[in-house]
Amino acid sequence: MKKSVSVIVPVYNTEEFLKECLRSIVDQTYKNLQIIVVNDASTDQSAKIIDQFVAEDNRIECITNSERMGVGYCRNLAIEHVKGDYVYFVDSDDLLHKKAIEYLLLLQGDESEIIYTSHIVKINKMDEIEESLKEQEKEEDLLHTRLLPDFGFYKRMTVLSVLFPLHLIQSLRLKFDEEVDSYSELSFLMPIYQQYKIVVGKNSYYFYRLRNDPITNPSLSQRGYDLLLHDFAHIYDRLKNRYANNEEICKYLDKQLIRLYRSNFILLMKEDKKKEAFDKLSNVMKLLSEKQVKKQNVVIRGELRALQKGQYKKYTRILGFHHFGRDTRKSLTSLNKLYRQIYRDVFMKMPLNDKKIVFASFLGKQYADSPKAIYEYMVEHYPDYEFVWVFNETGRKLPGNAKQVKRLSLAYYYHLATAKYWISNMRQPLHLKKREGNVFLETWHGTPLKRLVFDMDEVYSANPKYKKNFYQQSRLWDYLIAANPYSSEIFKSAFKFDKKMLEYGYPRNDTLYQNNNEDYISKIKKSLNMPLNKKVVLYAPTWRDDEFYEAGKYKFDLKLDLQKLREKLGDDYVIILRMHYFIANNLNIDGYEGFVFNMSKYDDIADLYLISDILITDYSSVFFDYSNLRRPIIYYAYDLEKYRDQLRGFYLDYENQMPGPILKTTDEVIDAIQHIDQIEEDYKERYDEFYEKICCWETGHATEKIVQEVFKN
Ligand code: C2G
Repeated sequence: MKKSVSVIVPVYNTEEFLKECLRSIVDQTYKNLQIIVVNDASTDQSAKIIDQFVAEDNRIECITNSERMGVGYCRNLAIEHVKGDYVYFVDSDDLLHKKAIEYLLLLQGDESEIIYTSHIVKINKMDEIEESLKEQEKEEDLLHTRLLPDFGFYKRMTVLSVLFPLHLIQSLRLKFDEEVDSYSELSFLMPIYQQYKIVVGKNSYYFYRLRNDPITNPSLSQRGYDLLLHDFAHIYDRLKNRYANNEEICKYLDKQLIRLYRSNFILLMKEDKKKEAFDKLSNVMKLLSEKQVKKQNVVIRGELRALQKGQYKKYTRILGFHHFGRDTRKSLTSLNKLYRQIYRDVFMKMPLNDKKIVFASFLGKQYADSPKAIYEYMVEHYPDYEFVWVFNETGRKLPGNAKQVKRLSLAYYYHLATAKYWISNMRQPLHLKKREGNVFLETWHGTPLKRLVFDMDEVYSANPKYKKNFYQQSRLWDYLIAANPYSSEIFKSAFKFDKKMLEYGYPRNDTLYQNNNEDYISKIKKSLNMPLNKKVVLYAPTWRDDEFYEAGKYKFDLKLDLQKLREKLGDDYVIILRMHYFIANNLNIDGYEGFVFNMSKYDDIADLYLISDILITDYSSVFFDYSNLRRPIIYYAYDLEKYRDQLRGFYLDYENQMPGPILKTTDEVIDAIQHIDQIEEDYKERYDEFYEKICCWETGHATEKIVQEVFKN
């Protein structure tokens, strides 16, 4: 008779992942399964998803809690319903390879063995699963490797990717602790510690998801360190008492405590409530055995002893020394790390200059956007301030007498640490800290069409830390500019921004009202050597998340046929190509001189808006700003389906709300330009509506109002 396996899945609010998880269980090649799902009073759509699976597959049964009881309770409850020979736990945001259970069973020897795979693959992108499997298939012969005894089994403190014989669970009454959310596995595992034969398979078929939104919906392991410490302290205390006479288990628990202290809990001392953290740590360390303390190096030993004795001052002194030593070791490995240490330890202790402002646009790449508008206004009206601009290449010609510093140089850190005001249009580096008195004006750099941060679903293409980092960085912003009511709403949800929203329009758009005149336009055209007798078409597309050379260096493949454009439009028009600031490749326009002008390196796109008669774009926020001019806009969206549906997702209904035609080929673009008057007429109503929604706050005086509000004292 083939062994049967009971798979236990506790579920709490994992609607984004649950389908993939359950699908991977029902699709197991090993069919003799009982699947017990415990819905721990989820408040999202999880129940619906579970019901669909229950209706489809009679091996699934669902138990629903009327109130949230925690993962330990759910697993214990499910065990009472187990009918299989083995129990296998899966978390509802994870995934199994289709042969996960079949392979584990191939390793089975006698019936009392616990079987597990020695590592679990952590994933955040779906394609990583494929890659990982390909790698493993190369090592097919390892599949059947039985390693004895329990190499690494307990160190990882998890019951995932393990087959537990049911009779073992029953005879030893293995139970998860129900009072904590994290580490409840330890009480389940301790009774078998070093008592049972454990078989290890080398390959891994369990995929553990690294969730990318630890802010809105954290996994248990992503909860704050204070909660993790709380739970560990509870379990540690309980188990140390229960196994007081078992030297091996006590040693194991002590080792876990020290390991977690060094990797996680120590970081609590970097947060706000240091004394509180110290007290908690001090309490838990009192049970630590002297033997384990003695084994640590001199610094850690000092810390542990100070904790045990409740000596707060002494502890912080040793910790300071510990961090200093570690930072210095790190500093020696790169110049930037050294600068950062000087920033933290020296510059951050210097006095704050109430009259100093640091400006940055597009990560130091341009002198442009709202920071530029604010700067130029302040040069004129607030001459008693000291101005600093951050650039990647310094030595630019600027109005006023701003100091220019190279981004991430020692001078950059000095000015950031000592300036009261920061004005930037993008996120600041994660390692910058705010000081008491600092004021951060975040201007942002566009009205959003593409979904942003917390409004993005699980982003497989982005860094798994994207949401967490964004959250941390945006906590430092005191003011955020929203150019229109539409952006203001979005920024509240997408950035979880709850401080002061400045609702006066974009400083960067003031020029579109103040300089929209023949004199200014011909002055710019002349300075760019552009003909005055031809109309100008500006092509300004955005970047593609999936087309890059390396992180931050994106490539753009020009899909407009320049040859055709010149043939049909060359007599009356010239074309400006303007790439997004992330695009690293140079467009080749050899042979098109006099017709095509590559202005990708030109600082401020607002001048290009002013001198152009028509804008062609795709999904870039440029069209929101351009609509202030009420001039025609054409959408060349050759990859619309992929961009909208796979890469980003939009806030607006692209097909029905854009104030211009959506086109897929160069021929269509040419035709639209040739009939631009007709297009303006056709889209007039939609354009008016759009203008009302997007430009309603713009008066040409946003800068002035914003500066007055931020610098009112
Ligand atoms: N930009 C530019 N040239 C382009 C594209 C963009 O100068 N070819 C500038 C514009 O000022 C634009 C800003 O960069 O408004 C942002 O560009 P987007 O293409 O909209 O893309 P992204 O940088 O991803 O920002 O809320 C806005 C979003 O964050 C989008």
